[in-house]
Formats: sequence, C-alpha cells, structure tokens
Amino acid sequence: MDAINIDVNLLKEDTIIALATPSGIGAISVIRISGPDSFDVADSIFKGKIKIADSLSHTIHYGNIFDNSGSLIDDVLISVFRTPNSYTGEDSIEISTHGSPFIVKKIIELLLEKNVRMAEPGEFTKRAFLNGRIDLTQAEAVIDIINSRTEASLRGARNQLDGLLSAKVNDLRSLLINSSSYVELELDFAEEDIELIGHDELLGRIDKIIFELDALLSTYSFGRIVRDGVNVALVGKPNVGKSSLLNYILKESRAIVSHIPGTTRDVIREEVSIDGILFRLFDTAGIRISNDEIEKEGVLRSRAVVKDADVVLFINDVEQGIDGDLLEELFLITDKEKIVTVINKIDLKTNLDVKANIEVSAKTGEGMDILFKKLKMAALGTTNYSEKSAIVSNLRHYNCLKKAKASLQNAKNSLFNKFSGEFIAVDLRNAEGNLGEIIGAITSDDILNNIFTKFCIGK
Ligand SMILES: Nc1nc2c(ncn2[C@@H]2O[C@H](COP(=O)(O)OP(=O)(O)OP(=O)(O)O)[C@@H](O)[C@H]2O)c(=O)[nH]1
Ligand SMILES: [Mg+2]
Repeated sequence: MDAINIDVNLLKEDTIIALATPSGIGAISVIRISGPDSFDVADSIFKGKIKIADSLSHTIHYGNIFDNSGSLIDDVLISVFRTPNSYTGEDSIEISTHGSPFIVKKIIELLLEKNVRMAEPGEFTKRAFLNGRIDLTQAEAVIDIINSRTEASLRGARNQLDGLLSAKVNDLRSLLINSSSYVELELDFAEEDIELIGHDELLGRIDKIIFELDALLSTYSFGRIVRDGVNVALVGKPNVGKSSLLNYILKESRAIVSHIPGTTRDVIREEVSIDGILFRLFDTAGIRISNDEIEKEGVLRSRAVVKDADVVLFINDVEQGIDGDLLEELFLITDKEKIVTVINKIDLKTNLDVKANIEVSAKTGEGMDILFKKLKMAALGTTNYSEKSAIVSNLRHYNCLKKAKASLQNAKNSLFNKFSGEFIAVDLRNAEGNLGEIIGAITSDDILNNIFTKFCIGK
C-alpha cells in the first residue's frame, strides 16, 4: 500500500514577522518573529557564539546578520523565547538592530525569502489569545494600553489586562452554568417530578446575578471616560470669553481673542490632561443671529458640538448676567445635567448679584480651581472606584452585559409565569453565552477580525 504523503508544513502554523517598533530612525529597532520556524530562520542569517536553535528560553545573544552574498548587514542582539513562555505562546525571537529603516528592510526582506510571511495587524496578540495566553478582554486591553495617553486611561487598561473584568465575568458564568445544569437535570427527570433547585433559590440566584450585572453596567460611563476622555464644549454668546478660557486652561495663546464679538468662527479642538484625565476642549463661535455666511456656519457648528459633548460649559459675561434665552435653547439640544453654567470676567465686578454654578475670571485665574473640580465631577461623577474594582470601558463588553441581563429577565419572567423548565434553561444558557462572548469563550471570526484589525502590525 502507498504511504499517505502529508506535507507537514501544511499542518504547521505559519511563522510570521514584523517590525515591532515604530518605523523610522531610532536608537534601536526590534523585529519580532513568531512561529515554529523562528529559530531555524534566524540561524540561517545569524552567526553568533551558539545557534539560536540550541539556546535556552529568555536568553539574549550577540552576533552578526549576513545577506545571501555573505556581506554583513548589522550586528544585533537576539532575544529567545521558547514555547509556551512567550508573548504568543509559540517559539519566538526578537532581533534588536541599529535603528535604521534600511537595515530593518534588508533583514525582513531576507527572512521573507525563507519560510516566513509578514504578520497581519494584531496577529501576534491574536495568537496569544488563540493559544490561551490571554482572554479576549485582555487582548483588547493591550490595544487600550498602546493607545492610552493619560495616567487614568493607562490604569484602566492595566486593570483590564490584569484580568479584573475577566475574573468577575467568569464568577458570574460559573454561577449561571451551575444553576442551568440543575434546571437541565430536572428536565431529564421530568417524569419523576424531582426538584433539584427550588423556585426561590433559583430566583434568588438570578436576582443576585442581575444585581452584579447592574453594578458592572453602571461603571461604563466612568470607564468610557477614563478610556476615551471627556468632550467639553465651551459655548455662549459672542465676546463672553470662551476663547480666553480655552487659552487659560491650555496655558497658551491657542485661539484668537479680541474685543470684537464674533471672533471665533470655526470649532477649535484641543486636548489637555487635568489630574490624569483627558479633556477634549471645543471652543466654539459665539451663538447669535448673524447675516454673515461664515459666522452662520460657525454657529451651526457650535450647536453640533453641544450635541456631542459630555460636559457643556455655558459661559456668560458678568456684566450681562446669565442669558436665559440661550440657556433655554441649550436645554433643547442637550441633557440638563450636562450643562455647567459659568460666569466669566468676575474681575470686572466685585458685587456679584448673579448666581451661577461657577464664577471665574479668565484674566486673573480666579475661580479656576473650582471650575476644574466641577469639570472632573461632571465627567466622572462622585463614585470612587478602587484599583481593584472591575470596570467596563469597552462598548462591546457593555453590550454583552446588557444582553446577558435581558436573557436573565426573560428567565425570571418564565419563572413567574411557571413556564416549563426548558424555557428557563435556554435563557440561562443564553445569558451564559453572552458573558462568554466578553472573554472570548465563544467567538466568531467576525468578532475576532473586528478586534484584531484595530491593532498595529507588529503587536
Ligand atoms: N476683564 C476681563 N476680560 C476678559 C475676560 N475674559 C475675556 N475677556 C475679554 O473679553 C473679550 C472677548 O474675549 P474672547 O475670549 O475673544 O471671547 P469669545 O467668547 O471667545 O468671543 P467670540 O469668539 O467672539 O464668540 C476680549 O477682549 C477679552 O480680553 C476676563 O475674565 N476678564
Ligand atoms: Mg472666541
């Protein structure tokens, strides 16, 4: 009989390569390779004291890389990580070269001629997930860590990478699996009419899980703001000092300030970090009726900014007082709770007879500390989450939690209406599936692709 010929290479994972550091000139560049042929392909171009294939995991080797004609490309350091103790879980290496795009290009081109292909965006992290090194929330946290620009957002992403959310979700899943298996077992013994879990006990468990889901869901507005920052609109009548306030907060003369009403025509967007939280400030055109085409467009844009803002700073001039008409108009386009009324130019008047939430002077800086406090409170609320609380900051997670809650409410309905256990079992299983989606216990290719294409190549 003929032996069956199987090309072993078809069964193996590809070995992938990518530049892991930013492209461009730097002190060093790091090329990352992962997959079963990592060590062999490295040995085919690298000459050091010992072969990479013979070296221990977590060791670093100095040597030279030569091209096909034998001329030296660069002297490099190669770090060796053996499966399963690497980022991806596979055999992998990191080549540190001198930071020249030309050297990097030469080395990558050389290796692409071997059994190696370019990695797709996020493919290293995707392999870490597929090999069980991290779950999906942790993979997503890696993107957030790379993208984080403030203390708070980094801490939030770190919290997720450390698995706080996964741990919480897994607890709830176990509780659900346990409860649904009782209900399912009862169905198997339906003839005998055996009750393994009492009606009240089951209801109690479902209520407890709904309570925990609500607690997680309630962290989302905080989590989102920590991750993405807060959009703050500076709006008001012309000349009240919106641009002056922007400049004061940024500590630079970013926007043109003048005594002529209607100075700002376009939306000016700037970012600033206050106490580790990212605020995105939008200075806008003063809102008034105008015949000037450009100013009219500016006013339209101001209103659009108000709609999208998390916090609306409604700025007024101390000498004119609070503009009631404009405030009414703002109430129509955004939630009342988002509006913070501010009186500016208090340096011009000592006896304040107007009552605003906040009184400041963009000229002297008076009252600014209170404005900053108010901004933080408006953004984060007063809740204090400890470093150890699980926090939801990702819309995908939030939606899964909401679906799980809806499934549990269905289960409760079925219980109340004394429906057959089959209905309850299905709802409990659905809820468990919704939670499983968060950590990637249940995934579709669509979900995975959606997540990993957000990465840069090389991560
Ligand atoms: N005394 C005093 N003058 C201020 C203060 N804030 C702003 N001004 C002055 O008010 C005038 C208008 O300031 P802007 O910052 O350009 O006002 P704006 O609200 O951006 O105006 P538009 O862009 O036209 O809508 C300028 O002459 C500023 O110097 C303040 O706190 N005290
Ligand atoms: Mg202005």
